[in-house]
Amino acid sequence: MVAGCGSDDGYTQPSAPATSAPVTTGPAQPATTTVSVDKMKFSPSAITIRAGDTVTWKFSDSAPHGVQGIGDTALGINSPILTEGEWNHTFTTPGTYRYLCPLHPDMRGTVTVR
Ligand SMILES: [Cu+2]
Repeated sequence: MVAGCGSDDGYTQPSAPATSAPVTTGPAQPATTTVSVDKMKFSPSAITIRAGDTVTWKFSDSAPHGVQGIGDTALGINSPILTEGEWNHTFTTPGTYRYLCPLHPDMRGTVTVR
């Protein structure tokens, strides 16, 4: 008697993943990371991205907020004051970028670019 593994009757092969999708073997494609600005805080407050990536701040609090870089290295980070909508910044140079909300200096965040 042969020990069976159960009948394969009715078993349907899962459809193979499409092979037409390009396989990326090089450096990662530029990505976008979203930071929500809500309830008086940046969330997540600390993120790590790759050089060339974009960060989108999504404003959805009842209070107005902004994104303002701290220090010389973060000079380019300077959003309008917003209560809704989004603001993007693309980070091209590795480093650590700290920022705050100019209206609520206790609201702070950090972007680490690798
Ligand atoms: Cu604020």
